[in-house]
Amino acid sequence: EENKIAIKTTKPPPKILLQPSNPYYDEINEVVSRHIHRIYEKTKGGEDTWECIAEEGELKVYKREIEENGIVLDPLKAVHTVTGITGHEVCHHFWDIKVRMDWEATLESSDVVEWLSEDTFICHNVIKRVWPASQRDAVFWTHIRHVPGESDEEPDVWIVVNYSTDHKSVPAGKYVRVTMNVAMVCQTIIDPPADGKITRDNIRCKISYTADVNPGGWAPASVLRAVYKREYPRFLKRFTSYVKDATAKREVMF
Ligand code: 16C
Repeated sequence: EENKIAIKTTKPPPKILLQPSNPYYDEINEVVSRHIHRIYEKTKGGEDTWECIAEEGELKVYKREIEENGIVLDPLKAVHTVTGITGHEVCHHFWDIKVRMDWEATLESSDVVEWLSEDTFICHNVIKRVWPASQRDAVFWTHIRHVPGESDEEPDVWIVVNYSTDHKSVPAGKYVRVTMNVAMVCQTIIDPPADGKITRDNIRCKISYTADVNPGGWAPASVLRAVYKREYPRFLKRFTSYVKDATAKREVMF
């Protein structure tokens, strides 16, 4: 039949956080802790080998050039501070696949492959093709978590990690498979007003975004670097203003 409709079904999300019995439990905890520790590491003077590729207001995007067998592996990190939104709100919108296509400009599609728990699912992204390279896709678990601050002075942390994995229902082959380790880490800072009534004007979100991406197969380095330089800052601006718009008229989600 010609007009077949693809109906995608996945079991609904279980109403329970990630459990130790889950086969992904150890890996997820390890990867999440590594990202959390990274935000407490203060960079020592002179040793900073990050090159700034974009700066606009509070937004700064850095990279380090690394190539392996001609494949660009440049790690990327960005820091941003945005007023009027919380870390919980930023992470929620980064994690929630129902709104992903509202802010993602580089994807052709994004689908849930399997729910692991209330806070974790595996998904499949098909990335838009960039001429002259082959089209790419990615399969990764995505996990959202709230972590108390390291000390009394440190604000709590909200984090989302997107980390590549394999899944039997989306075998590689149709596209070149990209692998990644991406983290969105947020801390909320509140400057309480004299009257004690906290509004969005008194809230700031400190964001640290890191992306370690392996494009999976050869892609022309100069084109890839040009695409990254354009797309990462664009993503951070577009995504954060999306979250501001989406939350502006809603009650603050702390
Ligand atoms: O973190 C972001 N999004 C998350 C949720 O979807 C998720 C996705 C991460 C994507 C990682 C980048 C994949 C790069 C693939 C390499 C493509 C090779 C092209 C060959 C070029 C010669 O964690 C936000 C991600 C923001 C992405 C910025 C850079 C992506 C470039 C992708 C190229 C598509 C451009 C299409 C232009 C309209």
